[in-house]
Amino acid sequence: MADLEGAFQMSLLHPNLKGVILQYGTAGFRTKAEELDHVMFRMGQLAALRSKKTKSTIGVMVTASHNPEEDNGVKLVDPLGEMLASAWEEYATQLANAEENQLTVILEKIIQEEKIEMHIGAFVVVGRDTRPSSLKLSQTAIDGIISLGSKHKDYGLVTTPQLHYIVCCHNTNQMYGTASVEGYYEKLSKAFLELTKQTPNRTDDHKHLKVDGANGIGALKLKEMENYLQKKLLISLYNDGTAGKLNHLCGADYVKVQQKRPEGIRMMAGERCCSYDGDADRVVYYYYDSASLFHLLDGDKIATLITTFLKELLTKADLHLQVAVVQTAYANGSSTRYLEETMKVEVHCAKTGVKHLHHKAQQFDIGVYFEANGHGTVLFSKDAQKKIQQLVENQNASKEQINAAKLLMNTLNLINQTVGDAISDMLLIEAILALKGMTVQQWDAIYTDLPNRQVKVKVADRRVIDTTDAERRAVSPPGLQEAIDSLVQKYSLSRAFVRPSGTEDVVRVYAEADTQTNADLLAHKVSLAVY
Ligand code: NG1
Ligand code: ZN
Repeated sequence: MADLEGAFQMSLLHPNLKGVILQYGTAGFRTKAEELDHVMFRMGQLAALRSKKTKSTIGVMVTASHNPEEDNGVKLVDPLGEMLASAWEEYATQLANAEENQLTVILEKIIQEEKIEMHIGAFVVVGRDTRPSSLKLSQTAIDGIISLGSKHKDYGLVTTPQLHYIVCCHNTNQMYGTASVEGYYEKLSKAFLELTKQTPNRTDDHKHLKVDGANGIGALKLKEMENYLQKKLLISLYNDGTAGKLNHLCGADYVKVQQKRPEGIRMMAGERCCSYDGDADRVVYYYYDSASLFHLLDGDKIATLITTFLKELLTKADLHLQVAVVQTAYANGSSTRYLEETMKVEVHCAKTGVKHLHHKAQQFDIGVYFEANGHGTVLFSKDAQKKIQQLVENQNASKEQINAAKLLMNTLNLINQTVGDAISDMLLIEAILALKGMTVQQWDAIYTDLPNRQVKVKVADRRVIDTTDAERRAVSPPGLQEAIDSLVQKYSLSRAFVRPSGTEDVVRVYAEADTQTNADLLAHKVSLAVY
């Protein structure tokens, strides 16, 4: 039996007072900040155990992403920067909900089931977003880490993807990069500057980008990063956190769901703008056309742009690597059709939640995954990375091949392969647009989105809805899917589905159809069927 008496004594300083039942979901724990003190302590403990088990550095990120400022949350980051292994999500849930006197019993159970040797050293890195509650909560997580005799390093204010990057660097002998925020800026900016070197004719106009920082950590970190970009990107930053409230009427989630521009940003027709979310792991682009119509370029458009670029480079490099795209049920039908029918790319649909997409994307040489809301990245298999590297060094290859391989190599270095990353994705998009000499309008015109609508429905218990087929069909309650099917039939080019949210106490309804009026109507009728 491990000696957990000291840990128990420390836990008494962070009691589970409210008795709220929480579940470790796709985004870790998320709820009102005042309900999280004991959860943070226990997640610090779990991170220490996970570190002992994996003999690797583990990350604890304190954030509630796009949720309101009053909320907070916590996510654990696994050794290669991935999301926490599923089996441990269950431990997280048990620990977070345990009564005071059961805490030691549950810790003991985890230690035994996982055969954890408690004498093994542990190391946990901690990061937090800019929420007012985050500092105290991250200190509580650190108390939990210390309570099990683990070492830690507090990286302070970082974006979620920066912490994932740092964890990965620690566990790869810094092969992935230097394990610091500066190391992250250096790695990404070097790759970005290499890519844009090949675009000597870019005017200042093309270099200009307006960024909505959602009044969060992304704004803070982009300001720091700007110094590394040598004016190769001219950023006007709005909602930088100096005046507005986090995620309030701004940010990627607001823009995507409301399909309108954020408050606090001045936009002229044709100007390229983008929004981050509250922890800077998502990005969406948008612009106004000359008729003042708002155009959104979401995760699907981003995936399409990146896939087009990669496929072109692979052709030029004469490298035979399989590229696949992973989406979720929320992907616009037009994007799927374009990717499959025009680009002849294999497309897969995964369940909502980054870990599902990430997992699927790992199966290909190059897996591009994006949620429609702008969360995504590109994964290169070890073999693909090796082939690209070999081609860069191959003296028998043609100049065109080597140049394409170098572009692929820099693309690879610019991408944060551990998780979706607003800053990294934004820099990649900017580099691609520059290299292809493309305007945001030309990018938008690759295909036309089907009008769509997303709504939330409050129900007594969202868990009565169960889904299958990557959440595209409801299997319970009985009759619901039949009702949706008969509504969908009444519209053309239509599709609709419902699923319980993993991060909010709501059911989400999604509908698309030939016109916006029809998409709105269909979404409305389906939400009535959910009650
Ligand atoms: P839920 O609340 O389960 O729909 C939301 C997003 C996910 C993902 C998670 C985690 C939508 C429709 N859902 O999940 O894509 O980003 O938050 O942050 O955007
Ligand atoms: Zn986020």
